[in-house]
Amino acid sequence: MKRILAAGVLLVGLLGAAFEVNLLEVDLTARPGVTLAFSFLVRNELPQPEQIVLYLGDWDRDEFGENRFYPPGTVGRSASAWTAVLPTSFVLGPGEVREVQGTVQVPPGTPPGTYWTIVFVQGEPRLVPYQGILVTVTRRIGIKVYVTVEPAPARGELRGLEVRGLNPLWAWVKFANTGPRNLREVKATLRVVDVQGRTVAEASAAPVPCLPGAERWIRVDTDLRPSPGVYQLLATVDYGGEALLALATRWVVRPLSLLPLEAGLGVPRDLDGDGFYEDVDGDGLLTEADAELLARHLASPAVRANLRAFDFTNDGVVDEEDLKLLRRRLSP
Ligand SMILES: [Ca+2]
Ligand SMILES: [Ca+2]
Repeated sequence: MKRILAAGVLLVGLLGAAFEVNLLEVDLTARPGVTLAFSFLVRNELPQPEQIVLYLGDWDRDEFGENRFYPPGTVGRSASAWTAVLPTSFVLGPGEVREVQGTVQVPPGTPPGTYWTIVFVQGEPRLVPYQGILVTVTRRIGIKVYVTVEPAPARGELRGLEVRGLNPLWAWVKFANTGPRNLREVKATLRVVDVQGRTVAEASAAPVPCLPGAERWIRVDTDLRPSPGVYQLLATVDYGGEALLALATRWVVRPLSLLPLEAGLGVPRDLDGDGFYEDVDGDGLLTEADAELLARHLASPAVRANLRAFDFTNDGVVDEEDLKLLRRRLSP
């Protein structure tokens, strides 16, 4: 049986190292009217010859950092039309290495800022066994090319701070690249201060890149399991510009107000002290009845008013996913 699937993250692993390239990013600084050169190596790791083709594409990232790919010329700051690679197709013998030459011709009069494209290096489709069937997999590697015409100042705004999970606390920090320059490392931190002015948590997220004009939600995880009370949350973002961005907000953690979800049942209980109330019917045991009870009350005011007790996935909402996780804890 033959089934055609697009090459996905899952399937790329099936091919192992079919072929490799020696770099995944090219970062060039340019002036309008100049032609820049870059090069990279493609190596065939397979024991048989591989047909390689190269082509250009546009790309950007969504608000959560996932790459999105488009035909050349789609994004506003595309450098695809300026960029060429040679050769665009060749056969590599087993273990063979080939150098690819790239050029970027920056048009005269190009305004300052970062422009970008991606060079795709694609192998030939192969049939690979996967879960008892043969699937067609095409390996493709992208080399991102950034071209920055100076002077391109770094500019950014901190646009939001949203607490999601409480056990432990994590939050989204929303950043926007409002300047013309690609920002390679945007670093967000979160500090939690209690009413006595003591810092009770301080955490940083791994730096993320952000393209000009893009917004990005950055997840900051802490290890704080907050007691009920009033706090100040302070988010900061260092994007490599002149000033550190900061946003402060008052944050209240209300005490739980748990009551039996149905008449005749007990008050929900946290059996192991982890802050999650898995014993939903309060009988001292974790059983199928707890999952069934929560399933009947997923959207009830009693559950919503005590979100963190039942938010087993710690994502700020109580839904089917929490039920799934609770059920998984039931099975031995
Ligand atoms: Ca129970
Ligand atoms: Ca949840």
